[in-house]
Amino acid sequence: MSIKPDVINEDDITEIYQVVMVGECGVGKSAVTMQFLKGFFLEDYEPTVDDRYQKIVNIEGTNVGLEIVDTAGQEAYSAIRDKYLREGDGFVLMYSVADRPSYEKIPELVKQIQKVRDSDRVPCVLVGNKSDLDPDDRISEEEGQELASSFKIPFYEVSAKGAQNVQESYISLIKLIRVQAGSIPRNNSSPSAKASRGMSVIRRQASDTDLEKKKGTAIGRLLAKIRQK
Ligand SMILES: Nc1nc2c(ncn2[C@@H]2O[C@H](COP(=O)(O)OP(=O)(O)OP(=O)(O)O)[C@@H](O)[C@H]2O)c(=O)[nH]1
Ligand SMILES: [Mg+2]
Repeated sequence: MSIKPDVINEDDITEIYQVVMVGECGVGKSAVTMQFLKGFFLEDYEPTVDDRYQKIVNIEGTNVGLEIVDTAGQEAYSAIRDKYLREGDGFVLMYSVADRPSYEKIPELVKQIQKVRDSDRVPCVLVGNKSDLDPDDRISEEEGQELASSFKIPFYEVSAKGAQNVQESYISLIKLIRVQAGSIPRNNSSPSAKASRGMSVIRRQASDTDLEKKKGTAIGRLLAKIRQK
């Protein structure tokens, strides 16, 4: 991909989270990511290999560093996919409203996340992209909402093309991640999680377990720096 990622200036941020885009090939993960990061629509389809982007967003008065991992749809069920699922703080689960099989794959994806994380409380948002399209077999908004409700997660119909609900879906996910990070340690039994109870969100985010998982990645290095502050 030709677009250069933004670089996070670690002095500006107090929290960092990694958001992972998942869903079948061609549903629009890269297009939605680009619309969010750069405000333009990616018209051409170029299958993703593994792209990572950084951005600072201000949420509820806090500067939050985001790393967005744009995965390849064709990586489904591979060991590589498992690695993303272990690392992510939150997930955008995407289907295309114009592609029923992509909608029908979502429950498997949720199961896979829950299995890899051994938890059913991983922050996720369900996103039905390409809401500007209206083919005969379009997934209705009600079907999307019903699926999201069955997993008790937020739902948005979005359009990368029309820039509809793109910001809203990321913001709702980040808010979920922040709530979860502040209230329930990811791993109740680990000594670092126990020690971090009652401390700030960022300390918990940068637990030994998290650092180990993110070792070698740009976000891992930033987490380590913030932890030293
Ligand atoms: N009409 C319409 N087309 C879209 C929208 N979002 C993406 N597309 C198109 O759908 C095609 C696939 O989009 P990508 O973002 O590359 O899909 P992807 O999910 O990243 O695909 P992989 O990287 O292969 O997993 C591209 O031609 C996009 O322009 C949308 O909101 N509306
Ligand atoms: Mg892509």
